[in-house]
Amino acid sequence: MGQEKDAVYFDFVSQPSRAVVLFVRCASLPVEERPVALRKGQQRSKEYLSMNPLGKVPCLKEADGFVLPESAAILKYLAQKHQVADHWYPSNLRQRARVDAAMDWHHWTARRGAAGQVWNRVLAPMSGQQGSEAIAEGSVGILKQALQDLEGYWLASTPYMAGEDISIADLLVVMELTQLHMLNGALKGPSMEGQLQPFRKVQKWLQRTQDATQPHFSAVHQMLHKASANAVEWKGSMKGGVGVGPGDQPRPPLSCHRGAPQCILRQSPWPWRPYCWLADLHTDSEKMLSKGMAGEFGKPTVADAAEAGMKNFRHTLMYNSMSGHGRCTSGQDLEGYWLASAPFMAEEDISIADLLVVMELTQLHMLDGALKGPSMEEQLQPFPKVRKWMERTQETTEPHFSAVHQMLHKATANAMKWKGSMKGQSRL
Ligand SMILES: N[C@@H](CCC(=O)N[C@@H](CS)C(=O)NCC(=O)O)C(=O)O
Repeated sequence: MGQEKDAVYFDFVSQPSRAVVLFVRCASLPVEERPVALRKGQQRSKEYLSMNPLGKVPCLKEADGFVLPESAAILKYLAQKHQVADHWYPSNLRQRARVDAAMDWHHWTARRGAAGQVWNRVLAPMSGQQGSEAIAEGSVGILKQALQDLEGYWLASTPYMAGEDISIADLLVVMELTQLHMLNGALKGPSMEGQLQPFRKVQKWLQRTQDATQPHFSAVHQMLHKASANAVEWKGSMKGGVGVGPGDQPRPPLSCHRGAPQCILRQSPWPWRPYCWLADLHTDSEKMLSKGMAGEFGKPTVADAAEAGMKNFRHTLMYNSMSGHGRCTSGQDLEGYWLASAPFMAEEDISIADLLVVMELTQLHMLDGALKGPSMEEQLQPFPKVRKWMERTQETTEPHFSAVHQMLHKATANAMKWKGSMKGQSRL
């Protein structure tokens, strides 16, 4: 991984990676492209983790060692650093804020709705894992709402999400929709076309964004189209096979049909197999992160880019824990990366990123009212840095911290009362 040039690490099967590479190409940025094969678990290799302990793509590494994870942060940082054409990330404060808003909106709406379907209905069953039909179905609803928001709000009166011209927000969001091509390989559920059909403005915007970024748009989608063709082939091979409902048998991955030995590691030999979570590699990386190795690595130092990344991280935290797929390593990421060597997430002093992320953890107080599952204390117990950071953030922001949490504590007390009233009854 030795390098002298600025480089972006990516995999074309990753939506946020495609957005970053598309931007690099459209804006002709002097940034090298370095593929990381998720199918081979390269994001879990020692070498990659030593650069980006979060183990995700995309990731930017500059020649002087500065490392920045998180697609939204990378896009904003590159746009600012290279002074690209203003429309990508406008210098006008309000126009820029609208791009920021669209990028924040993306993760928890379009991304969650689309990826929840693609993972549970195509990628999980293809790689021999049990997809959750409940999550897939829920994701259809989430995507429908996202498409309604796109149609009726973001694109209501402008050709692009943040105004008259294309911005980095369009690149980020459009990639979540193009991944729906993978649904061609789904054994059930609505197709990409079926889901987009009621949304004329979204369809036109997709086409417009594609046209405005050619030939790069097609180039960065080549791998996805191959993957989609593979999924269709797999679907054909499964004809008459079982579904993905909770009571159904998990389908063997195609690798097993082909007698490939890798299937015992839940690794298919497919050239596109995204989201490869080999149990052994996963455990290794968790061990490394919990040993606090992250402290040695280049950490974002450009405050606003890092903060933008953290906002996205917050969504990742929710997304991973609630979409039912992906590694649920948010606690480890906080402990071993964001807080590895600094008292606050974006270095020495408190920033808006701390405020945003800490709130996701304080909501865990509500678990006092849960009839099952681990408590807040149990979940935070393995993460001393996270616990200290929460205290530090609270102390730094008192008396306002307590004031804004009053309602939450009341709600928690209510939840506990409810729990008491449920004693002896089965879980709702
Ligand atoms: N919030 C991150 C999400 C990055 C992400 O989830 N990347 C996925 C591919 S789409 C990944 O690298 N997965 C590999 C893994 O979890 O092992 C961003 O926007 O950059």
